[in-house]
Amino acid sequence: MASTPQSLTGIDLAEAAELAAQLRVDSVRSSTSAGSGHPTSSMSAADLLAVLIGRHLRYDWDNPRSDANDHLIFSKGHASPLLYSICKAVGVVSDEELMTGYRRFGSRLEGHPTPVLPWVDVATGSLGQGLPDGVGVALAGKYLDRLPYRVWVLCGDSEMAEGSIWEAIDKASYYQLPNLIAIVDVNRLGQRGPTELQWDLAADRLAADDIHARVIDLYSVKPIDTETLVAAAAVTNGRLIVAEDHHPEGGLCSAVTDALLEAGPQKLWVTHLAVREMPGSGTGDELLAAAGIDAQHIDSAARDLLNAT
Ligand SMILES: Cc1ncc(C[n+]2csc(CCOP(=O)(O)OP(=O)(O)O)c2C)c(N)n1
Repeated sequence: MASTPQSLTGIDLAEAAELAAQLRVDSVRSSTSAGSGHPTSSMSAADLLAVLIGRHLRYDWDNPRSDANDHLIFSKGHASPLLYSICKAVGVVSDEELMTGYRRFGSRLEGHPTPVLPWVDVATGSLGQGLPDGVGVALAGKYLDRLPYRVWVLCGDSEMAEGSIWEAIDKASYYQLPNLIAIVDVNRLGQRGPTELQWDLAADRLAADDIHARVIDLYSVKPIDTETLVAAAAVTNGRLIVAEDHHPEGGLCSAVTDALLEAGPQKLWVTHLAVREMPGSGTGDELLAAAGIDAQHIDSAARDLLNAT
């Protein structure tokens, strides 16, 4: 078996971006060759996984049973093209196997990952399963094996609605598992449409009134894409809304304003929408409305900002 290319450990962010591009290409190539699969779900997580495997994951791909290895679980198992493209990138699966094996009967590159592959701990694909499995592995790491490995679990944002995910989070908190890291790929879409995050819907409503907002998804390999922010702030004359679906503390608002003040307009009008009260219970829409971060609140904040002088 080929060994892990040296270039995939400790890579810099430019190399990670290049690797992510290759993972996207291979995800599309393999699923196109099979005529089925989930290429887009794979592409949205490519940056995250490129940074993870190139900079953080401690893993000897030639020795998957090593006690020292971290664990990588694709809870959104339908993104299997991404996992298999990673296996190609680290040199343990050939391009030929990827292109002729993915989703073919009898092949080990099944539509959803299974432990028939030595780099896969648990079978996933039924959404909501991988994180609970990850909790189990992390419990073993902390209390049974007493080893310092970390457990990285990739989840989808729509998948987060599964009850089993919340039970897993509850147990991870109860048993205090700092060795468990859930990465949520917030690509805004589930199978049939947008998930609970509504910034795009607010922009549509504003556009209907001829108010043209720039929606910036801060998701990228670099934490802050200053160039894009500056370009958008120029169009909106320094008027800006930062909407965050969590407490304001430790969020992105100050990073965004710092980046803008350093590089862009020296005058900004900023509205920071975030969850400021303890959330209660209710539907997703009700909770967003109660926290003041739904489309309606973003819409009114944008209209108020237009009057700011
Ligand atoms: C329990 C379960 N229900 C439904 C499905 C079918 N399904 C496959 S992918 C998907 C959407 C997943 O959306 P998200 O979690 O946001 O991941 P994304 O593909 O957007 O990254 C659904 C509903 C499934 N695999 N498992």
